[in-house]
Amino acid sequence: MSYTALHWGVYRPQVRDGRLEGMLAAEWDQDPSPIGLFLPEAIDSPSRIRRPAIRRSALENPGSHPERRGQEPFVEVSWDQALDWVAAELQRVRHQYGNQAIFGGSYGWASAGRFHHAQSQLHRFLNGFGGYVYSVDTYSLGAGRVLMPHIVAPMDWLLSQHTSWDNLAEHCELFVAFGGLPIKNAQNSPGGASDHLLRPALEQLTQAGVRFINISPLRSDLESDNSEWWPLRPGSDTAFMLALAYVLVSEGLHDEAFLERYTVGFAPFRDYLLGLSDGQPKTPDWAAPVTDIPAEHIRELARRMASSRTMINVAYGLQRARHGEQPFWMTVVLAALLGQIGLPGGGFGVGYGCMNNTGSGRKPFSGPRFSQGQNPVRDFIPVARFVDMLLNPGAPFDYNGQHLHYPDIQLIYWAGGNAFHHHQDLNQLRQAWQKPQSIIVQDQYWTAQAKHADVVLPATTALERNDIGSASSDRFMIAMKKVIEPVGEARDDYQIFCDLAQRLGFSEDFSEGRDEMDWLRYIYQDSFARAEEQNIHLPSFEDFWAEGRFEIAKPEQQTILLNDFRNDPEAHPLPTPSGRIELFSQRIADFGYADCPGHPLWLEKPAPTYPLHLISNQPKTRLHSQYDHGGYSRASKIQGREPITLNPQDAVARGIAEGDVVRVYNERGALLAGVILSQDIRPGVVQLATGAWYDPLSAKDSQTLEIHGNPNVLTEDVGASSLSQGCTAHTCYVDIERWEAELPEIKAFDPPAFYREPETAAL
Ligand SMILES: Nc1nc2c(c(=O)[nH]1)N[C@H]1C(S)=C(S)[C@@H](COP(=O)(O)OP(=O)(O)OC[C@H]3O[C@@H](n4cnc5c(=O)[nH]c(N)nc54)[C@H](O)[C@@H]3O)O[C@H]1N2
Ligand SMILES: Nc1nc2c(c(=O)[nH]1)N[C@H]1C(S)=C(S)[C@@H](COP(=O)(O)OP(=O)(O)OC[C@H]3O[C@@H](n4cnc5c(=O)[nH]c(N)nc54)[C@H](O)[C@@H]3O)O[C@H]1N2
Ligand SMILES: [Mo]
Repeated sequence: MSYTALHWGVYRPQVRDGRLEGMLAAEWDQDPSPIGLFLPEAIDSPSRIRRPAIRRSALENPGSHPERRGQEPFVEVSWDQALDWVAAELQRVRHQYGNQAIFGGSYGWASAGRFHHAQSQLHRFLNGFGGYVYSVDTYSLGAGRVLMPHIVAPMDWLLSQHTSWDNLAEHCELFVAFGGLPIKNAQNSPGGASDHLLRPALEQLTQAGVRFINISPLRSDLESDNSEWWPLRPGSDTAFMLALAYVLVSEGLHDEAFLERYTVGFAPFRDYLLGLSDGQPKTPDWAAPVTDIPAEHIRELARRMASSRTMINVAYGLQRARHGEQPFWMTVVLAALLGQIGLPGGGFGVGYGCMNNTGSGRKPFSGPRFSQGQNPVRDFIPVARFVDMLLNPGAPFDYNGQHLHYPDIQLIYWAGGNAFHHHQDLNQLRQAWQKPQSIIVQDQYWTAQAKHADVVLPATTALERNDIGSASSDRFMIAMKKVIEPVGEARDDYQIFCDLAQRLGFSEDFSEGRDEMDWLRYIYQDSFARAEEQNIHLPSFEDFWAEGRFEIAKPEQQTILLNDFRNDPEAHPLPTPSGRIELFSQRIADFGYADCPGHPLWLEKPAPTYPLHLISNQPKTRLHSQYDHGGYSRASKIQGREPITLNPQDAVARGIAEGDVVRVYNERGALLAGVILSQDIRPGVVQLATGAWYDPLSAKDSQTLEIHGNPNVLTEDVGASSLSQGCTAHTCYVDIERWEAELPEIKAFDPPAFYREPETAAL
């Protein structure tokens, strides 16, 4: 049997006469994602990169006319010509500027297989070449990932230990969900989501009588008949949580014994909460105008939380904002005040509903992985500070207690991500993108990032190569067999780097003499010891490969987050400085950051510059920008544009009707989107998912109108705080007007223009 693992599920490719005709969802999947079903038509569509290509001026003279990126035609070249160019340019830049001028941070999700993992491949290659400037953290969890180890434990550990859905169904009474539990988001998990759990879990919990509170600007963020929708003002959750805490403490509903035994720093936090340190008690009456939730409702909810077995969850989305550390920290503080951390059905979650595997109760075994080697270069950036780095070489910046400087980048090598999707303020990115002398991009499709590169190398998709699909806390490990030949002249990322390493003289170090199947066998066997630690007994590689999949048994015991710590905090201390939960962190306080001091607090954000709050959340019909060119995503468009949802109240005030195309704008940019009207969005908030392929009206004008609906021309590129420097896409204000002029034609999915030498007339 042949399966393939995609980030959004396991499927069985249907192939006839060498052509991919369809995809079937895995037979065991309880709630398959439609995203994967639409691969066949996308895989050899006109958006596919078929041959290596070099921007015309760069072909003639590497490093020349960087300002023409995205404007001038490409020349399609042979693989030898492209690889010779890349190898020579890498050597030139290294010779002139050193390895610290090469940026290989290359953020992005790429594909699910663990061997052909583009970023790992690139990192191993650049390490062999003497190193590169790398990036740390993620766009997903910039603020959360930096904060949590200081106050509880590292994010990855927490995510792998979340109290399991089956335990919640038995013990939880009240589930308070900041940012909801959106089924659309749990379609995915990095590396694989082999059995979709959230919809069945919500059904199970609803049947068990769990009451849900959906605190979100969008009703659709939580689908349950037993759910109340509390549409608070986005970005105000910390104030809301402080007011809940105020009620608990002022009414004596907090658990003193828990705080005493398991936490440090309650006293300074309490002084702030009660207004002893700043003169402002954080009462529900104080929070009501900030959050737009009536004070009486906040009081009642706090009392309900104290009298129930309560799970408090916060979606990643809340920390993708200015001061994004605060709602995460307050989630932990609230749960500590309730004293239910480590008990069945209670405590906190920091990402139920964000990825499929969170709450699965399965083993945190992440399976085979490809070793990246050692990076001799020490320079790095927090990932979302990428444009700051390009624009301000040498400038200082703060990060997690360190005072660092931006390196001076002359060459970018990107494989497996799309900055023209994920980065904020794309108009500024376009300017910064002109700074380096050379930009090399490996991708499968002609994304905007590929179109703005100097050299584009076509990579295979998962269906065109052999691989192993495996994700932490997932049900199945998948033997991903090659089912079709590479489209066009596409090559595996591994093969591309092997060929480059050979030109650069470290072929043997890079490949260790292994071909694809040798590597699969090697990394599979290499994971045996880690599997045994989890009590997982893997079959031989041959048996696994023949079977097509391996099911990892689910532990009999339900998972309860921090249960060991609760049972015996001395024997199981947390990896924080105190070994306990830190309501006040001396370490963070000592960093001296005004924008993230020693305990959670409400920090005013800059006043909105425009009347509507833009939520650019994760798309339902694709994964980020991947397969926006596929049928599922394209069917969701309105007059070819990405849909934007607004409340009828905001539409009427602007003379806008369902189905209209609108111009959405602010001080950073403007875009076109197609209107959906809904009462299920809070008035004053508009929602436009990420991932529409960036489509500038003018290739030259860096302030041009974006005509397809990519929200990142509007979002702000500023760090969450000096602590994390995380991305802040969800803090964004816009206005909207009807688009009256003629609609420009969408070009996002077209390949770029190619230059062909005029044929010399035969003599
Ligand atoms: N406004 C706003 N912006 C956001 C967010 C938001 O909420 N709002 N969310 C952020 C988050 S959480 C994230 S994680 C990022 C996601 O940002 P990215 O991970 O950069 O987005 P993807 O579209 O998944 O980009 C993956 C790219 O890799 C390519 N690719 C796939 N497989 C392979 C392969 O095998 N080899 C090679 N060479 N290439 C491959 C795909 O074609 C695609 O172009 O976006 C962030 N940006
Ligand atoms: N279908 C699909 N699923 C995905 C992805 C995808 O691209 N497509 N991407 C995956 C990735 S990489 C990640 S990191 C996760 C991200 O998971 P999240 O970051 O949690 O996802 P978002 O959709 O940005 O946000 C979740 C919800 O939070 C709400 N929200 C936003 N701001 C606020 C606020 O200030 N307060 C409150 N209370 N609510 C707010 C929004 O209504 C939004 O729908 O999703 C993953 N799942
Ligand atoms: Mo993410």
